[in-house]
Amino acid sequence: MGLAMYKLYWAPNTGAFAPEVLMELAGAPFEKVSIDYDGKEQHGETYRRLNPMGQIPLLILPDGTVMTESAAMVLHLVDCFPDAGLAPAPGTPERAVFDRWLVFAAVNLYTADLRYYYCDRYSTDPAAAPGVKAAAARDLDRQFAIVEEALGDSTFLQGERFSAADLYVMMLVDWYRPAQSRPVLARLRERLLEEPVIRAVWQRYQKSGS
Ligand SMILES: N[C@@H](CCC(=O)N[C@@H](CS)C(=O)NCC(=O)O)C(=O)O
Repeated sequence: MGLAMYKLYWAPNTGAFAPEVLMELAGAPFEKVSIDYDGKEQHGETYRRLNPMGQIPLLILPDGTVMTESAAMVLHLVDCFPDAGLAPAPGTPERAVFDRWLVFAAVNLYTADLRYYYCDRYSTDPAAAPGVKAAAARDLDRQFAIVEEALGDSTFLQGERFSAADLYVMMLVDWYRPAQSRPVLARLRERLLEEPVIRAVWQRYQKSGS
């Protein structure tokens, strides 16, 4: 029997970035399975048996449990590796704030980002796509402004203490270039990219990465 490891299904420029960074930071043993995103392997029968949504990332836990949803993976990993200090302790007010921003990013920013980049999927009328995209851009601007306000002068969302919520937000800032014209968000992105572990994973997620 092989060593008990996490198995992360990934492709460049996808939300697999967040769980991969967290596993690196936590020292969790993991292997990766590359999915041919441009070849639409995520929509193939084999992959859809694992994730019926046909989306990346997908995480298989060491015991074989299958997980989808990047924010759920973040929540699971931070709790499995408490010594890595990737989130405040469960049940504390600090953890409530962490949960708030992680979920805010997952349900607002991430989904608006999908509407922006896959605007043709959000109406049965092909002529509506530009309008869907414009509305997504408007929503992203409003939502990033809220995150910017929350960050204020702090280094991270919860003051000077880094958490996985910062990483998740940074991933979304990284994907949406207009967000980087907001100095506070650009600062968060740059600050996290100064961390060698984060930078190394980030490089693997650029299109030419492997
Ligand atoms: N809610 C999901 C969204 C995942 C998602 O949409 N992933 C994109 C890549 S970032 C994807 O796989 N898209 C493939 C497709 O829809 O064709 C999550 O957070 O894991």
